[in-house]
Amino acid sequence: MRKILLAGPLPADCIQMLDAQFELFKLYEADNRSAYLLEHGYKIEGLSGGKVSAELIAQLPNLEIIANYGVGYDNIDIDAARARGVRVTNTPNRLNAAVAELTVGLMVSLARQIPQSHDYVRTGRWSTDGQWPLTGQLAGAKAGILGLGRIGKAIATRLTAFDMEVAYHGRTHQEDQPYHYFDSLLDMASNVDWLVVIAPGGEGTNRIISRKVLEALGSNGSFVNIARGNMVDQGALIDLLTNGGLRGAALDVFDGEPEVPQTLRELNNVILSPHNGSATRQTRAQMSSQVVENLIAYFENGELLDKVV
Ligand code: NAP
Ligand code: 8YV
Repeated sequence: MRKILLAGPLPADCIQMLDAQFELFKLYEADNRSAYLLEHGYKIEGLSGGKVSAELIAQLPNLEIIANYGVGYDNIDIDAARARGVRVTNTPNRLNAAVAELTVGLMVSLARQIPQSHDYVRTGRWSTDGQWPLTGQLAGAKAGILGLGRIGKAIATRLTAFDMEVAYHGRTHQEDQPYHYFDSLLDMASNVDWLVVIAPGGEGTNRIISRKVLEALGSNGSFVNIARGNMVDQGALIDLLTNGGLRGAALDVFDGEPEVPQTLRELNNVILSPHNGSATRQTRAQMSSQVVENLIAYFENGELLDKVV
C-alpha cells in the first residue's frame, strides 16, 4: 500500500476513503512532529491536508505527489514542490456553484440588510420602532470581478441573472467573455458599485486590494472578498468602513483568520462569514472524492487529473 501523510486534518469521509486505499500517517496527531517525521518521513509517497512548507517537503525525501483539499493552493510552497519534482493537484470546478452561491447570498444580505432586519423582527422591535429603513439592491448596479476564472464566471452568470452589469479584471482579456474587461484594477474599482474578489491568494496577489483601490471604489461602493484575506489591506478596509469611505463589505475570508479584528466584528455595515464558500455537504463530499481520485489516478497510471504542477 502507498503511504500517505496527512499534514493536517481532513473531513472524516475523505479520511475514510483514503484509509481504504492507502496507509495513512497522521502528522497532526503526533505529539512530537520532528520525531514523527524522523521515524516515518522517508516512507511517505503522497500527502494531503494542512500547510505544506518547503521545510516539510525537505523532510519527505520520497514524496511524489501533494493532493490538495481545496482549489486554492496558497497553503503549499509550490516553488519547493516544483524544485523537487513533486507533483501537485487541487480540487477545481466541483466547488464553483457553492462558492458562487454564497457570494451572491452575502451580496444580497449586505444590500438588503437581511441579518440586521431579521434581528429587528426577532427582537420584537418592528411593532415598537416601526418599519425598517429602505435599503439598496443589486438590480441595476455594476459589479467588477477581480478574477474571472472558474468561480468568477459562475459568479458572473448569477449576478447577470440578478440584473447587474458585470465587468472584470485579470491579467488576460478573455475575448470570448461577454463582460467588459478593465486592464486596470484601479479603473475597474472607480467604475463599479461592487468589487468582488475571487482571484488566487498567495504572494502574487498579496495586498492587491490596496487602500488606493478601496478608495477608488469609494463611499457608495461595496467590497466583497470570497478569495483570500491576504489579498486585502485589512487595516485600510476597516478604516474606510468605519469613516464612511466605503458603503459596506461582505467577507468570507480574513487576514489572520480565524481571528477577526474586533473593530470589524462590531461594524454594522458588514456581513461576515467564516470561510464557508465551499462548505456545503454536497460540495465537500465532492471535494473529498476528488482528492482521493487524484491520488489513485497518479499512483495507478501516473495521471494528474487536476494538475497544478
Ligand atoms: P481560477 O479558475 O484559476 O481563476 C483565477 C482567476 O484569477 C483567473 O481568471 C485569473 O485570470 C485571475 N488572476 C490570477 N492571478 C491574478 C493576478 N495576479 N491579478 C489579477 N487576476 C489574477 O481559480 P478559481 O477556481 O476560480 O478559484 C479562485 C480562488 O478562489 C482560489 O484560488 C481560492 O483562493 C478562492 N476560493 C475561495 C473559497 C472560499 O471558500 N472562500 C473557495 C474556493 C476558492 P488571469 O490569469 O487572466 O489573470
Ligand atoms: C477550502 C477554499 O479549501 O478551495 C478553496 O480554495 O478556500 C476552500 O474550499 C476549504 O475550506 C477546505 O479547507
